[in-house]
Amino acid sequence: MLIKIAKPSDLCESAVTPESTYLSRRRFMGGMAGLGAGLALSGRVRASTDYSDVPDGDAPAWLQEKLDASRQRVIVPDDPERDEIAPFDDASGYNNFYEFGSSKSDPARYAGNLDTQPWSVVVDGEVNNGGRLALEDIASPPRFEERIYRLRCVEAWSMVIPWLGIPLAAVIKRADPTSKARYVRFETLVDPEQMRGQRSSFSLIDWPYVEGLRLDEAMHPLTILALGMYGRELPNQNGAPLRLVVPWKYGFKSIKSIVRISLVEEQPVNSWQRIAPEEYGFYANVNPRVDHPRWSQATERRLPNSLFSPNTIDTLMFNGYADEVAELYAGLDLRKNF
Ligand SMILES: Nc1nc2c(c(=O)[nH]1)N[C@H]1C(S)=C(S)[C@@H](COP(=O)(O)O)O[C@H]1N2
Ligand SMILES: [Mo]
Repeated sequence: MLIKIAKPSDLCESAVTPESTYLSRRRFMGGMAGLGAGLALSGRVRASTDYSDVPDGDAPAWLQEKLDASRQRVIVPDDPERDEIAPFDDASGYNNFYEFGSSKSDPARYAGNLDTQPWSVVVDGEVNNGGRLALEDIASPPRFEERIYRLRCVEAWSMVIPWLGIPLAAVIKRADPTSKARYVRFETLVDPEQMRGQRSSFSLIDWPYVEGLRLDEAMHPLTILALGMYGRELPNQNGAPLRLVVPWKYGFKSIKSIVRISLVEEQPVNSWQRIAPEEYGFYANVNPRVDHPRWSQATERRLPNSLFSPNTIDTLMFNGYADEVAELYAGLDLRKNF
C-alpha cells in the first residue's frame, strides 16, 4: 500500500492523462509535514479523478471553494488493479446509518432533510484549548486532501471510496491535549425529530452513537475527518457534514455526523461493543484471521457486485494498510483485542 501527496505542480501533467494512468512514485514529503511528523509514507499519484457524472451537492460557498481547490491534490493508497472506485450511486445508496433506519436503503431515503448548516463540534475533555468550533473552524487547514480508501464493513462487504478531508491529527493538535489524554471519543448528533431511527423504540443503539480510538490511532496520518467524497460535499447518508474515516478498521469505527470530540483518559465503550461485546470490540481492526462469531472475515464482497458476479475477494490484514499501521499493535494479542 502506498500513499503520496502531490504538490500541485506534480499534477499539471497528470490532469491530462486518463484516470487509470499512474505517475511515478516519490517519497512523501510536503502536505502533512508537522502532522504525521516522522512518518514518511511513499505512494503513487493518480491523475485527477473525473467526477463529471456525480451530482453536485449543496455546499455553502466556503466549503465548495475548498472542495474545488482540493481536487488538485490526489493521494492514492489503493492498488489500481484490485481497487476500482465504486460508482457514486453505490457509495451513496447502500449505507449503514442507524439513526435513519437499519436497512441499507434507509439512509439514502430518509437522511436528505438533515439540516447540516450551520454545524458545530464541541472539542472537550483533556485539552488545554477546547470549546465549540464551527465547522469552518474545524476544517481550517487551507486545503483538503483526497484519499481513496477501501471501506470494509464488519458485515463482510467493501467499497473503494474517494474521500476529501483533513487529518484528524490537525484538530487534535490544535486542541492541545493534556498529558492525561489517552483516547479520543466521538459522538454523533442526537435529534429524534430529524433522525427517524432515533424515534423507534426497537432501536438497538443507546443514542448517541459513540466511537473511540487510542490517541496514537487518532494521530495516525491515515486517519481523517471527511467533509466530502467524489469531489463534492458528503451526502447526508454518508455522514454529512463531518465524519471519521479510519481505513484499517471495520466500517463501524468511521462514525458519521460528528458533534463532539473528547480527549479522555479511559478507553471509551463504543456503540457496537455495548450492544454485543463478544462480537464487536474496541479495536475492530480488519483481520482475515479473526472471524466474527457468526461468520468468516477471510473474504469480502467488493461492491458493486451482483448475484451472477458476487465479486468475492480475499480480505487483507489491516484492510491492506499493514505497512502503515501494523507497528501500532506490536505486542498486542489481536485475537483478544479484536
Ligand atoms: N453515527 C453512525 N455512524 C456510522 C454508522 C451508524 O449507524 N451511525 N454505521 C457505521 C457502519 S457499520 C459503516 S459500515 C459505515 C458506513 O459508511 P458509508 O455508509 O459511508 O459507506 O458507517 C459507520 N458509521
Ligand atoms: Mo459496518
